Amino acid sequence: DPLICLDGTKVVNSKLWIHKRRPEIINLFEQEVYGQSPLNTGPIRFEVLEEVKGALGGKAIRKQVIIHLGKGEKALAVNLLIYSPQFAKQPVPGFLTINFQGNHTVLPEPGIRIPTSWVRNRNGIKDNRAKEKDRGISASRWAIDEIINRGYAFATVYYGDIDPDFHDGFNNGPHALFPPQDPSERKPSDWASIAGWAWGLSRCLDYLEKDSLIDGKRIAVMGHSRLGKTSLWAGASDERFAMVISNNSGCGGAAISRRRFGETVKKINTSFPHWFCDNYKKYNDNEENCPVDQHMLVALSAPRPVYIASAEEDRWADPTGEFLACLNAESVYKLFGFSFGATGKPPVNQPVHGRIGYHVRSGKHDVTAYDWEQYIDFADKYLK
Ligand code: GTR
Repeated sequence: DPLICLDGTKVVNSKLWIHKRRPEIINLFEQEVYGQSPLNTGPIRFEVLEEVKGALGGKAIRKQVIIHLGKGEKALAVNLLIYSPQFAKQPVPGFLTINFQGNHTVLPEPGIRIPTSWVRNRNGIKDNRAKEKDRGISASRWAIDEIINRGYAFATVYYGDIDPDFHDGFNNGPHALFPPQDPSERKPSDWASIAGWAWGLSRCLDYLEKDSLIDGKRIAVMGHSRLGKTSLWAGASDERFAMVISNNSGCGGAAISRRRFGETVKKINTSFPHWFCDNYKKYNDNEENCPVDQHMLVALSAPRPVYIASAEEDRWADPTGEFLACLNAESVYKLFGFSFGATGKPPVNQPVHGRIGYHVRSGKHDVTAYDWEQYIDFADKYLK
């Protein structure tokens, strides 16, 4: 029950939620699931490399910004790509997204910078280096045209620029910028990769807040799959995000772990030992003893609008578990006078847009135009 505190106090109003139970749940997710991120940014510098008018056939301004994090050998250069409506009269709301293969894959535009950081070997890549030929290959996942047409900015960051997605003992990425005093003494609650990517998204928001084209108070954070887990944790840990969207996030994202359906805690900790903090391994085949479950992660977005999307054939991510997380997060939204709007799992392709949004789309694990149609409609309702 998200509304019962560790000391047994029942949360009967939003004040108790905000001051007592929410911090308690955040702390439990930090200690037991994602690990504790640094409380400060460390050295940070924004370098605006370009601002090009007339992009996307004349309707958008394209910007590329490097967010320099840390100093010295292990410093990071995180590339943020932004499209913003060219003819907007005032700062616009926007979507901050995080992508899997590099900013150059979201659109086939020759000017988009190619990552120099690690990329996954797939699709003909064998040396972990991004390639020219991959420009635009993930374009179907990003409804950039529609986002601009509807009056929003689109920003995206490549997750490998923040933290390469392999287990190296936390010696690269943001972890290297905040090393433990004794490097052999990592704590079981120290942050891992999902927390690292989420922390990186907050640094992108640090920039967006300063960009005069964009209204930093109306930014939705969105990610898919492991990056949907990331967007949920980013939204939970950084309340500056005005809306939170998780696409097919599954285990360790929106799906209830105690169901042990599809991917389980043990499976995910075994395949991806670097995603969660070491304490999370205690819950392998032992979900019922974890002091949190993932509906509480969804509830941490309250009272902000949150959207959870499933896909019918994405059984590995447990669509029913993702729906149940929404249903069981609703009690927290109710403290603020908001509701979800569904009492049972809606049929395929019939979205519910309460303060919590949910749909199960037909098809596979992916991000599609249909998903974006829902997110933009949802944003029209709450961010416009
Ligand atoms: C899978 C993993 C999922 C999901 C997915 C992805 O291998 O089991 O939890 O994160 O990868 O991110 O594409």
